[in-house]
Amino acid sequence: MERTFVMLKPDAVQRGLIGEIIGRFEKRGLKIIAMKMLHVPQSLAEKHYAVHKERPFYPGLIKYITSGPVVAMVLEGPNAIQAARNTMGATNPVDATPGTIRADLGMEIGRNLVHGSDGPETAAFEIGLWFGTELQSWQRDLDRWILE
Ligand code: IDP
Ligand code: MG
Repeated sequence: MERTFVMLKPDAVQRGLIGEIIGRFEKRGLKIIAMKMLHVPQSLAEKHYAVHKERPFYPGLIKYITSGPVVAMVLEGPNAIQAARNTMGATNPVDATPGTIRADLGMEIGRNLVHGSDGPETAAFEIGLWFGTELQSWQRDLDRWILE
């Protein structure tokens, strides 16, 4: 079982797409084990996107992510990291496969609606950064119909 960090960015919240986007992860079978809405403090945004510090888009990215509330969550499931990334689609919505969140709901890379951890180390770092270590999973009675 794997865990991943997913965040609905400020454009997703402002556009009223929280339910639509969470529903896609939820219906697929990824289990929500933690979730909160918050205004991202500058310091948290900088830590979260520290790997992109030297990139030309970094200032705009920090401004975007701190521009309004986000919804942060931890999703659990087999291969949750890859499953969530595939449900999101490619970073640039114009390159994303139809059927993915970014392709179906987005137009530009700078407003791509959603974040998902890109690997096991990143997921551990991001879950710790946003939620700490005290996360508890839960028994989903439907699991035997979703997971073999
Ligand atoms: P990812 O979110 O698919 O993992 P990353 O390459 O890690 O993509 O980039 C992090 C975020 O930075 C993207 O989701 C997007 O919001 C933003 N970003 C990346 N490249 C650009 C760009 O060229 N222009 C504007 N924003 C960008
Ligand atoms: Mg990334």
